[in-house]
Amino acid sequence: MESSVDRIGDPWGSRVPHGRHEPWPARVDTYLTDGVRPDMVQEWVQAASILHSDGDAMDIAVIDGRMVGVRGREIDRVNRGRLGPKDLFGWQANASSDRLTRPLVREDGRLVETDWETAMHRVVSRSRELLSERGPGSIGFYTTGQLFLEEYYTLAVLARAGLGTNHLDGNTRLCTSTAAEALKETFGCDGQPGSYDDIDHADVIALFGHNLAETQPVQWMRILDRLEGTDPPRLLCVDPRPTQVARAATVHLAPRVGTNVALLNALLHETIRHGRIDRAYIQAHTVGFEELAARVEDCTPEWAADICDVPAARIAEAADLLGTADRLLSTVLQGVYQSHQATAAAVQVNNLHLIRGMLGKPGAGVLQMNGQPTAQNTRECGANGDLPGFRNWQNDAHVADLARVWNVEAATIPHYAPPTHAMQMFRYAEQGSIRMLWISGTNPAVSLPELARIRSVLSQKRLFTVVQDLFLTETAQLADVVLPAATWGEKTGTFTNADRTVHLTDKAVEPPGEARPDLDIFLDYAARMDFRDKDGGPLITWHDPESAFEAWKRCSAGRPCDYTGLTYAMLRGAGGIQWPVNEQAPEGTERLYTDGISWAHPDACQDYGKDLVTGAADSAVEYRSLNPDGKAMLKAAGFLPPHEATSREYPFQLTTGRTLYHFHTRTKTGRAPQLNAAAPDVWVEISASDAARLDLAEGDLVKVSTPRGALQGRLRVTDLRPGVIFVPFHYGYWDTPAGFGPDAATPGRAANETTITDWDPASKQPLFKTAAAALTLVERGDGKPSPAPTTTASAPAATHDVPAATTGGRTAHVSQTPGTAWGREGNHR
Ligand SMILES: Nc1nc2c(c(=O)[nH]1)N[C@H]1C(S)=C(S)[C@@H](COP(=O)(O)OP(=O)(O)OC[C@H]3O[C@@H](n4cnc5c(=O)[nH]c(N)nc54)[C@H](O)[C@@H]3O)O[C@H]1N2
Ligand SMILES: Nc1nc2c(c(=O)[nH]1)N[C@H]1C(S)=C(S)[C@@H](COP(=O)(O)OP(=O)(O)OC[C@H]3O[C@@H](n4cnc5c(=O)[nH]c(N)nc54)[C@H](O)[C@@H]3O)O[C@H]1N2
Ligand SMILES: [Mo]
Repeated sequence: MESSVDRIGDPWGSRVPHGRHEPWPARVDTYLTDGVRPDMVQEWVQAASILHSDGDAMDIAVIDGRMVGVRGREIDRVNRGRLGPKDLFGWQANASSDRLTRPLVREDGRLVETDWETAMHRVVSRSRELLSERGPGSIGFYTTGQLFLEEYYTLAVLARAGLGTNHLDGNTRLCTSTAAEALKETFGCDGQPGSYDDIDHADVIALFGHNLAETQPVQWMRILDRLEGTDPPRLLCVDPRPTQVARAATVHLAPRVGTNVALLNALLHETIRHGRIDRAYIQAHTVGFEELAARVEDCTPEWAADICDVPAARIAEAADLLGTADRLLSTVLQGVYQSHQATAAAVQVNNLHLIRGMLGKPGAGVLQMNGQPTAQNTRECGANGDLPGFRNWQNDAHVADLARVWNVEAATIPHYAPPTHAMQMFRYAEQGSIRMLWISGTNPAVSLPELARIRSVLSQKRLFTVVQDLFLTETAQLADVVLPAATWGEKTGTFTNADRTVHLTDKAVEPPGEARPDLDIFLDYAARMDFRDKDGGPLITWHDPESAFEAWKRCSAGRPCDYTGLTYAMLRGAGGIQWPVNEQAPEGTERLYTDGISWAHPDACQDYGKDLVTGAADSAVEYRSLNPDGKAMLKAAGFLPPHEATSREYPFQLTTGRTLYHFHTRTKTGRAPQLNAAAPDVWVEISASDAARLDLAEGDLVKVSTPRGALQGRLRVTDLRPGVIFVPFHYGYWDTPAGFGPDAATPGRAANETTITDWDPASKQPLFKTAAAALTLVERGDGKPSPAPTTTASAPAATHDVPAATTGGRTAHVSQTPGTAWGREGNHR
């Protein structure tokens, strides 16, 4: 039956009970702007969401060249018609009146409008100057996890083979570099082992530092539907906050922030002690079991209880859940990845699955999650710190193969050192060896740690900064050239979600003004720079999204992320398809490692691995002796305390993260009225016991400070772990009087004013989740509630009065209809 639901007040919508091992029934969510009825829509254009890593498939409704709404695609394997709040309302930002419509250049200190010719001429002439005066190492690119595959591939070719710079990375460094690193450390290669369909089959689902309910709400709907169906799964949640996941969990552990390795080592200890391991699997497919067993031998629940500050009995219960599962699905995200032992902890989750033989079967899988919608493509196309196609920079045969694909000399492709990671690039810019930084699709003046430092790096005179964005962001305001980009809905391309599902997303409407697709901008730059291959032909031979896709297919051939069997035609009108897609797997590949480990052989692997404590890269010789036959590697790690300990001066553990209604620095969700109204300003969360101890109440204006800086926000008292402060990181300055940073009228409100310049040694992912901070009262709230939502992990503590519940009202009503095409036979593609 059709229903209409306020999807701000009820973010996950109504339930369709979902039995174990059955296909997930469809539910089609449609949102059309006020006054528009379905029969008025002139065209539905195929797309998929880019506001998280699931790739929820949707159609964009168009009337007279304008977007007027969206509808979920019920034939798609990922979402079966469902959409989350950001999917439903976020697209409205496209039509925002403050979109950039013309390029800007800095004149006498001010950004002024100009034409493309002038703007590109500045970029090209500065590139040429730097190339001849300082060489390719003076130019860096900092891109994103939000463009399309075709764009990343083009950027990777022009940077690595055109300019020959090693300085190309994505904000994926802040996001999923640990996912990639953990997969490389264990399996020798990136590539998600599991599948979202594992949710349909698992009997235990464990979420480590992952607030799935808010950050991938459609997959949470799938779990909620299973919880109401026959043979529901049991959930384990490891998170210091009372997330919706925690509330639904059979076992919830709320460990001290930054202690994941201790906890995981205790879980491994218990698993081994009880003999809940698959010896045949370990023998056939892994190396390193003895070392792992020895490492965790003393890691009893009692030992971990001290470090993590959770009862030993609870840890034992969690171990029982994991150990008795017959199909275990685990997911890992930022509570693990943005921590000082990120890779070490993420790898222990892989280890748990390997020793239990829980891999490559329906319901038994690991999801080392991505966060951003297209982060997988940043990684596979080599627009991050890897070579394209998961090639190994230390393996000369891989570099030679890439040189063959590009028809350049191998020496042209920098491979003298690992590709530079983003944190290092900002350091180089700070020190002056990088003199031009081209930033596309990311807003580092809000999202990188220690913002005062980032603002000072970006505003240096000697650094030429190019920013390619939709809006005049905090970062764009510091640029020398601003290039107006077209975005999702205004350009065509493909991208790949966290479970390797590739979607095509088509252009529905024209971009505003002179804004251009990122692909066109990169191609324009490459043409103006006149990059050549070794025979004097053009280095870049493609000219539009589909020809770029075809070029990428040639680069991916024979690699794990093989796209050779995929075409735009196969994706158009159909659902998403999981890579690899090739002759052996023409319909795509649901799970990796169904017949053992395939890409860890020394000749094939993407990486020879790193020391998890120091981050030092292993050599080919070391790898070959550790893993001559290319098995999965069980890498053990001892617990180390967080780098920044609490003290008298900074007694709280500070952790930062997300809320359901906003995406990152809010450039899109802050311009979608329903979403913005649900969480309009920053807030600060502490526990009820801390609030009582400090005599603080809901709505009090408080200041959070660390040695790096401070922010102010109104207090929300929740059931989170005592001793912890949580601050959402979404709130920058673009919609405040200051515009780009704090000032007298707007004291700090960005979480990253306070965070530390520090990273995981192996993945180089910054530590947004572990710092020490002080909390002080600025002003009494006098009964005024904080702007935090009540529907999420930020819900008021059980013991506290509930401020007005978060609702969306009439303009947030969404129609939900049962699906038709989704039958019992399963995925229609
Ligand atoms: N609504 C929404 N959805 C999003 C995004 C968004 O901005 N908004 N962004 C997308 C992107 S790019 C990403 S990367 C993902 C991120 O998705 P998530 O990782 O799910 O989101 P976070 O809120 O960053 O962190 C998850 C949880 O980690 C917990 N945590 C903090 N410290 C620790 C710790 O020491 N140990 C453990 N076990 N847990 C800890 C926090 O309490 C928090 O609930 O979300 C994606 N989806
Ligand atoms: N304290 C703290 N900081 C964090 C995190 C945290 O948990 N805590 N999480 C980190 C993580 S996981 C992430 S992913 C980052 C995200 O950090 P950012 O990437 O900086 O955040 P966004 O707001 O998504 O920025 C994307 C920018 O790209 C623009 N854009 C959107 N679409 C397009 C397009 O098609 N073309 C172009 N050219 N531009 C486009 C948007 O307008 C926006 O300015 O933040 C990181 N920072
Ligand atoms: Mo992310």
